[in-house]
This record gives sequence, C-alpha cells and structure tokens, in this order.
Amino acid sequence: MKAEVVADGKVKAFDCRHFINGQFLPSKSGKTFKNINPATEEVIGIVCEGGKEEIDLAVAAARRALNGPWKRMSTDQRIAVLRRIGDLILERKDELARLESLDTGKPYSLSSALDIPRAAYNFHFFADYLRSVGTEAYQMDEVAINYSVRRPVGVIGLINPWNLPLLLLTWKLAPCLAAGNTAVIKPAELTPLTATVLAEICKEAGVPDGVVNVVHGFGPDSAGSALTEHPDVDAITFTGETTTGKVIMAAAAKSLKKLSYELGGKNPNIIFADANLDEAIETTLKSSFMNQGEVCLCGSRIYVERPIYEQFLQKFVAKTKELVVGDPFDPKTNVGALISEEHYERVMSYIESAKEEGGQILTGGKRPDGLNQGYYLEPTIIVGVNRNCRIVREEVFGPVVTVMPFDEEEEVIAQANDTHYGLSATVWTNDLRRAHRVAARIEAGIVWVNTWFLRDLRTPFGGMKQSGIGREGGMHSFEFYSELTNICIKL
Ligand code: NAD
Ligand code: 6OD
Repeated sequence: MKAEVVADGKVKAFDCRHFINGQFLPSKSGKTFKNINPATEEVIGIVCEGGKEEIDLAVAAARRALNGPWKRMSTDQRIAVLRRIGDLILERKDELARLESLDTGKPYSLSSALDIPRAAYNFHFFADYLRSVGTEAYQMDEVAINYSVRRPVGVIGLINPWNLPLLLLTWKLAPCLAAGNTAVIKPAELTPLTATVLAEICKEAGVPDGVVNVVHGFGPDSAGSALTEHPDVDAITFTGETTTGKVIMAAAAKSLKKLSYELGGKNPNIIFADANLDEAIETTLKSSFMNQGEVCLCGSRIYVERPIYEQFLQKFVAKTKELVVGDPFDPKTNVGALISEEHYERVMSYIESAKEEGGQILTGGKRPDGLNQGYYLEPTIIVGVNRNCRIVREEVFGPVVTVMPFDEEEEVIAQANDTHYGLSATVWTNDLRRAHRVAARIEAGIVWVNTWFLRDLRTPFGGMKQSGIGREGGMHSFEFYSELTNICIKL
C-alpha cells in the first residue's frame, strides 16, 4: 500500500496488500474484503484477505530472517533501526493519524495526540531500554559460576484488535524486535491501514526483509487461526477479547506456544466522598468516553460514595451532555463513531438489556439527532442497575457506563472484585491510608489513584483473572520476548 496525503490535507485511502519478505503482495486466492469508514459507512479501500497460504509464506520468511542480517546486527545497529522507525512514524504523524481516524472512527484530535505519538514513543522507549537489558550471574562458592545468556524466542505472531491499532501493535512489535525476534502480524480486519504503512516504515528504517511481515485477514478459519496453529511460530502475543483468547490458547496448545495475553476488562472507578470531585469528574469523562469508550482500560462501572452520589451525578451528567459527538475530523468533536455496524448493534443491545433489567438512562442511549450516517451513539449514563445485571457484568466496549452508590469501603472493594475480569481500576480519594489500603486489595493488574491511563512504559502492564496472562512493559516485555539459557561452569 502507498498511502498519500493529497494537497487539501485529506488522505486518499489505498488498498492494503500483505507485506511478506519485504514485498507487498496480493493473496494467492485473489480474495479481498472491503474496508469501511465507520464515520461515513463508505468503502475507503480494498484489503487482501490472507489465509493459510500467506501465513505459511510469512512464517517461512520470518524463520529464515532469524538467522540473516538481523541476527548479525550489533546492539547499537539494532537500536539505531528501532529509533529510526520511531522517527519515521513522527515524520508521517499527520498521515498516520488521518488513516487511524478513517479506519476507526475516532477523533483525529485523539489519534494525533495519543495513538501516533505513543506509537513512535513505543519504538524510542524500547530502543533506549535495550541498552540496559542484562542477565543474571551467580557464583557457587568456589565450585562453579552460573550466568545466563539471553536469546530471541524466534518467530512471534502478533494478533491485534481494532481500538488502538498502531499504538497496540507497536507496543508489542518494538520489544519483539528489540529482543531480536522476527514477526508475523495479523492486524484486526477492521483496521488494516496503519499496520500496512508501518510495514513500509520498517523497510525504510532498515529492517531486513522477512523480519516484519503483515498478513491481513479474519480471525477464525482465516489468517488468525492459521497463525495460531502454525507449528513454526514460537510465541503468540494477543490483544483482544477474552473469548478469543480462549480459542487461541486451545490452538496454540497443539505446539505449546508461549503466550502473552492482554484481554478484556470491566473496570471499576471508585469515587470516595473525600475526593476532589471536579478532578474526579474531569478524568471520569475521559475514562468513560475517550475513544468512544472503546479502550480496554475504561472504567465502565462507576461506584460513588453515597454522600456525594447525587452531586456527582448532577455534574457528571451535565458535563457528559456537553461532549460533542460527530465527524472525527471536526476539531470540536470529543466522541467519534463506533467501529462497525455489528459493534453498534451489540452496544445498543446492552443498553436495551439494562432498560429491561430496571436501569434508567440519565443521558444518551440513542443515536445523536441529525447523525443518520455512521455508527454514532451518544455517551450514555445508566443508574438503577445492580451487580446481577448484564450491563454490570459484561464488557460493553462502548460509550456506556453505570453509576452505583456505596456506603462502606469493604462493600465497594467486594463489588469492584465481583467480576471475572481484573484489568484496571481507579480509586479517587485524598486519604493516603485509604488509597494504599484499597489499591492493594483491588484484584486488577493496574490500579490508578486520582488519575487514569497515566503510563510509564517501564511498569508491568497486564491483567489478572480473565483479563490477561503475563505482563509487558520494560523488563517484563524482554522476559516474554527472550529465552534465557543458564550456563553453569565448574571451576
Ligand atoms: P477480538 O478478540 O474480536 O479480535 C482481536 C484480534 O483477534 C483480531 O485481529 C481478530 O481477527 C483476531 N481473532 C479473532 N478470532 C481469532 C481466532 N479464532 N484465531 C486467531 N485470531 C483471531 O477483539 P476486538 O473486538 O478486536 O477488540 C476488542 C477487545 O479487545 C475488547 O475485549 C478489549 O477489552 C480487548 N482489548 C484489550 C486490551 C488490553 O490491553 N487488555 C487492549 C485493547 C483491547
Ligand atoms: O498503554 C498501553 O501500553 C496499553 N497496552 C494500552 C491498552 C489499552 C487498551 O485498549
């Protein structure tokens, strides 16, 4: 694919081919599918549909590349290539942000402020981090010394979701390459554009042919399952739905692949009466509705301590009504379009089920007036539901939150933990002791206190329970993307 920005600043979307062994190729079968812009429902490009044949080619190229020039590069040379990828992402920031918004329906203001800069930073961060990656050594008195050597795992399959396409792909690809592996990427079928441009960027940055491969296609009975079943793939790093993770685990078990999983969430946002209410509301607007609520870390279960419950609701509803829903390319827009018609229907079905289970919609719950084309939904606040309702138990992954009052710290901890998910949580309080106490008892991989989605890439990122397996970030990423061999030398 060649993506171009034409004179008026608009991106012409181009057809997406696979990128295998350094070349853009169509599918052997000739099969393609349409790429739809969710904000307009227009076809913006044609995507080649890969399957087993393309995955076989890509895996073979990645396997050969493991022992090619990539392996012979010094650490300094590899760092330079990774940094160059980050630089090129920044050079093409405007174009990539436009493509990301065309593909996902998210506001351009968000893709240009978050998705693309963070994608570049993922490469810059892991390039710099690589220099400090070491191993262990232990002396056994005067008998022996042990030390370990770090090696790449091999060919890694990267399977990605559609919500933060380039951000999440680069979060995996940067440490995967830093550790010396080669990659076969299966982007989400709904968002193929920026992964295709990234392939171009990798080539331009000096990544040898075969090290990075991209195969487009669907999940089941398609490129996704072919990748997870492939006996020559050593590890899979997957971000997506918990249910998909279960299917992939069964497929990967056949050749006992190493797995890293970042899965779904149903995250609690707990607001104690002593919190700074205005700050809590400002951030809760983001943790509820940023990226149309299509962020795995969104706090979709809001628990508010009873003394401030009514005041919180009044202000939160008023601020939510001020959010502008509409054209992703309008600078005034806060909330864009949901990813697809199917997802829109799914989110609406959760709103309907909440109503049937006694929930009241305080705002939203419908398509905004005048927006008849595109998958737009007003940010939605629901009250009057309880722990047994579907809307409280299942991940909606849309601009829909429930708000529930609580009376006791113990009670809210129990409610927060009453889920099979365990990805993230936010706690709002000015009581230092309570902050530590509650944060340590929430069953989640990430707990924010008085903030949300504040990221330091050195920290462990991942989920507990059915929200994930393993952690990535800083050294945790290198632990996943490398194999250690202990060498014991008798003295
Ligand atoms: P999804 O599971 O439907 O799809 C993710 C990817 O898996 C896609 O590329 C898809 O084609 C592929 N896939 C689907 N079935 C497959 C199969 N049988 N074999 C191999 N590949 C298969 O998820 P989605 O709808 O794209 O993304 C939304 C989900 O992702 C939400 O649940 C969200 O919480 C989760 N998510 C989690 C994180 C995290 O960091 N924990 C980040 C982003 C998204
Ligand atoms: O910030 C990250 O590194 C990360 N993996 C974010 C995930 C967001 C989920 O939608």
